Amino acid sequence: MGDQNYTSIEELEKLTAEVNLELEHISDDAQAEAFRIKYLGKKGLLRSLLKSLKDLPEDHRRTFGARANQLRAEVEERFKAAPWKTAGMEQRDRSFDPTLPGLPIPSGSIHPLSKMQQEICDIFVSMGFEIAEGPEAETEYYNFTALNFPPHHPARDMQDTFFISDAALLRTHTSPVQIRVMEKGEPPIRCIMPGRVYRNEEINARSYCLFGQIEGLYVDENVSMADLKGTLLGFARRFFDEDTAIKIRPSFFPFTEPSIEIDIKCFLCKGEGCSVCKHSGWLEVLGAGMVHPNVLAAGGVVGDKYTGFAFGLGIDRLALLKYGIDDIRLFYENDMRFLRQF
Ligand code: FA5
Repeated sequence: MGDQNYTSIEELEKLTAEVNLELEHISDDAQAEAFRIKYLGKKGLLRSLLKSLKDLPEDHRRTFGARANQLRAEVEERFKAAPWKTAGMEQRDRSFDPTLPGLPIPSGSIHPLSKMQQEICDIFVSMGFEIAEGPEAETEYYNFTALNFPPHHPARDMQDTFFISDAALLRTHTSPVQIRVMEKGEPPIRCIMPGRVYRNEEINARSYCLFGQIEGLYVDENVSMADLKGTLLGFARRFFDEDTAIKIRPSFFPFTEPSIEIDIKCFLCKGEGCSVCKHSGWLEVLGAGMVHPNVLAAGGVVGDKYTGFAFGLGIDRLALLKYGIDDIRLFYENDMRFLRQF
């Protein structure tokens, strides 16, 4: 082939077909090198084609030259793509059967308490509440003093505290975020404040030393106990179902006056009595009330113009009820057999 003299376009087209066929049949690096020397090397056929241009008549030279150049560029391009390597891979990969079922990749899931928090927040957000957050390590001022717990008053023992130092502690409830929110904003304020709280108390099926709460605060003109009741009933009906029985009882918190607590009929035992509800048939899920004027003042809301309601609900207790679980400790033990169910 090296000795042949190519002068017509037809001959060039024939050569193109031959070169392409040869390129397709390369199956290893040694054959590729031989191909490169034969066609693309310094003395290769495709280069010598151009050398012979000078011997061609003027008008033919241009078309022949252009086609010869094009052929060389195309072959170089195809050669660079090393099709024999890809072909080899395809051969090796025949052992792979794409129709076999894939290997399962274990995926994580959202912790049931996070899910519960999200679900509760979504309901309040749909009622027009905004979300705010505060620190878990708090000062005594925000956790107690600003919330109208008098100094040395036994009310401070209502929630046994983990102290970090004399003035710093792990917050025992989310109520301190009420003060932080009021300090920052002006009424109307309509916020929910989810987060973790810590209490140094006895651990049992319904109480743990850390748990989640969601605080609610609504401060505006003419906010009344009826608004509080309507909001909480609206929430309970959406969270449980329309038939869920709710009990409102008077209670005491230093930061609300009057104060109430809401119990929900234990749906594990349907009110018959079990270890989860301490055989009372009811589960206490939240505390609430009208914000005490001293608390409004501590948050910078002064004068008679504004009133407000606040509530604090326990996320874990609601999760026990909703998922029908009989021991709060399961949420914190990280037993994969338990968590995988969610
Ligand atoms: C409070 O913490 C008040 N800050 C709530 C409040 C806010 C009242 C605003 C008025 C206005 P209490 O200590 O009752 O209240 O706790 C609220 C809820 O947290 C309880 O109803 C219960 O659902 C949950 N809870 C309390 N202790 C535990 C515990 N040890 N383990 C799990 N959940 C708990």
